[in-house]
Amino acid sequence: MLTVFSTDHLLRSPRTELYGGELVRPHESPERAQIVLDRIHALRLGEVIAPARFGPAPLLRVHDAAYLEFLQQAWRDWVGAGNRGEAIPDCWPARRMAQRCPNSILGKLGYYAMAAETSISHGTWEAASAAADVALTAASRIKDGVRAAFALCRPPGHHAARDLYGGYCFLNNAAIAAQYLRDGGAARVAILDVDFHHGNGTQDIFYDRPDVLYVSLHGDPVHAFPYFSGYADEIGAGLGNGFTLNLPMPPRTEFGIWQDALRTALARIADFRADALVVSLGVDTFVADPISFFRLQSEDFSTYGRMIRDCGLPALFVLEGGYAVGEIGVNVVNVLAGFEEA
Ligand code: B3N
Ligand code: ZN
Repeated sequence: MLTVFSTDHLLRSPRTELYGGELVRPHESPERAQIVLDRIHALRLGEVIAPARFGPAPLLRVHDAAYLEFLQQAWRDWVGAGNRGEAIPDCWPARRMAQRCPNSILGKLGYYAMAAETSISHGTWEAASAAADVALTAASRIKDGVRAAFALCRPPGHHAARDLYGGYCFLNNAAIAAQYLRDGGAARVAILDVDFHHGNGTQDIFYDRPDVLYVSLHGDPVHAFPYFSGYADEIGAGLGNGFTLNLPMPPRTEFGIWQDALRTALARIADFRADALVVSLGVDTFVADPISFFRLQSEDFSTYGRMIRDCGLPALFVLEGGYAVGEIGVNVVNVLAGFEEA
């Protein structure tokens, strides 16, 4: 399988994450991508190429112009305001408050952030835009007729909405790729999100549309981040009614139950008659993941790679989460190799 990878992911290397009331070393770290890349080379999964540059146009198909401007400027504005640490919001437009973007950088952070764990640091925009180029380059190969490609994106994307960042995400790589495939002639694109966390951003971007199906298997938001999105009764709106499918599962879910949910997801995708599949591939469903609560074993990732293969669609895999760094390479490549098995 072709992999697209950019060393520019290294530009995203924050020192802090708000976690358990402390500022800790971030779970979403540069070593994650290197370990996945090492495993791809070790197993000779296929060619690894650098991304092309696509510029702002495909980003603007999914994100607000003012939001992109904010992301580009945020670190400079934060430092320019005299702050010494990394940029973290501390005030949000909560219920019954004005939903308007202030001038102050601290106000802007609150306006555009969905959560506080994700510090903005030097190089964040450059790494995020390179990750979008990685996804777009892989999508362009699918558009040209390749059966499968892997976008080794970092930072991840599925929590980022049209004008929101958080959950370690800034630009929604999977959504940008799906929209690119639509603009390139695919009539219907399905997004299968197998990350442990609900992809609130992807859901939100396509919520009122019947041309992009969003299906997600994830930790029940009653117990898990992002808490305010991903409930089973969120099914889409307007013309998009019925084109969102959420399959939340409880703490300690084992592979048997998870696999049944994947069968349900794949049946819905088959029914949708998609032209292409985008897989938001997070491996934080792994039993030893430090911030999640499912119980998948490494061999289960191979099994579900084969199940995704059997749906018969061209597939673009986009890396999302997974924080058991010792096993992230094995688990990610097990999915991809499972998909490639004859
Ligand atoms: O969910 C958490 C979180 C989990 C466990 C904690 N413990 C055990 C103290 C503390 C916090 N934090 C929110 C950040 C989660 C971001 C998820 C990113 C992701 O992988 N999305 O797919
Ligand atoms: Zn996740």
